[in-house]
Amino acid sequence: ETKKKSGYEILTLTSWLLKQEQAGVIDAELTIVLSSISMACKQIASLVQRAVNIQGEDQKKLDVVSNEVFSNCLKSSGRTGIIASEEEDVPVAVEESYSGNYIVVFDPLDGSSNIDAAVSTGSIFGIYSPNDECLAEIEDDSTLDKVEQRCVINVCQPGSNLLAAGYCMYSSSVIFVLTIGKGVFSFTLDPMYGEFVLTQESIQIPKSGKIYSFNEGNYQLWDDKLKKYIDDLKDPGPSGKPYSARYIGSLVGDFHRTLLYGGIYGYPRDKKSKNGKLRLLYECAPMSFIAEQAGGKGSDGHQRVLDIKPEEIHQRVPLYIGSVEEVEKLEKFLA
Ligand code: AHM
Ligand code: MG
Repeated sequence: ETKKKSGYEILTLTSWLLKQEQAGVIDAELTIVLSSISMACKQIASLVQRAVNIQGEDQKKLDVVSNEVFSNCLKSSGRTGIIASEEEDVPVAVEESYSGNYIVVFDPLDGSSNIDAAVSTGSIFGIYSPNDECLAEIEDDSTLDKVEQRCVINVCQPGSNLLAAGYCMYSSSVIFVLTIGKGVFSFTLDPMYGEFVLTQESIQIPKSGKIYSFNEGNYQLWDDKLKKYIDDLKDPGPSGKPYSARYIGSLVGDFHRTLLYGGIYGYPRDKKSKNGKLRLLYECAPMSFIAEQAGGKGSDGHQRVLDIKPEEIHQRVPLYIGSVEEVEKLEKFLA
């Protein structure tokens, strides 16, 4: 299928999306939603790169601005019915919707505590089709009106319903990673063209990898089984070599490295955070979909993340994600 490309032949995200549409993998509406997301990411990339904290100046926080950029791009696409952001209390019904009515969940700027030190950050998103039958057992919350309740019900779908998911990493280069359920593709922003250009096709996470990525500062708060697992990685006995530790503190950056080099990323539950820190809808489910599409695995330690049906929109779950063999090894320790 992939013809040999000449040195000058580039494939932009836009033309790649059109090809997918022509091949019937995605419809015209989803194509528009995805290209509006890529527009939002370009804008956020430019904002992040210009982020200087000029003394005394009262600036809006970049995560707040990024949320506005993301929401506005999605709304003006006219193809989204409901959008749900990590930054908002409740999902929003889009009145401007023209057709399509896709549901988009997103974290507009994850890892934003890294911004002032110019360390990697990213945007994460997932796309569902509208599904009125997906009735989440939400408590009858009188603070929500009918429209808001309908939105919550539509948004609370298990990750296994995801049609597409991706992230954009703002780092030494800006990288857009996408799956539409047929493998994982990565595009790099070419600053000359101002376009995302296809740089990697059908990415596969290595089956195993000797890198672990956990915030080990929480070690004393973890349960004993997890402590044993981490101890084993560091001291596998005379038979093996210890694992390397890498932790940026930015899910997109840590995940991206895991995708390319293999290994495991984890954000466990602990004595203080009973369900860990990361959000199922905006972080864990989209990343798990990408991991599976790349031949890897996303688990909460006991079950597949994509099988978990959210009971509330900001629900948190423990996340262990990366190389199949590494995630399965961890699951054995936790069993
Ligand atoms: P945020 O949504 O407030 O940015 O938090 C999410 C981030 C992830 O990117 C990262 O993996 C994690 O928090 C790091 O948390 P910690 O500093 O507790 O290790
Ligand atoms: Mg986040």
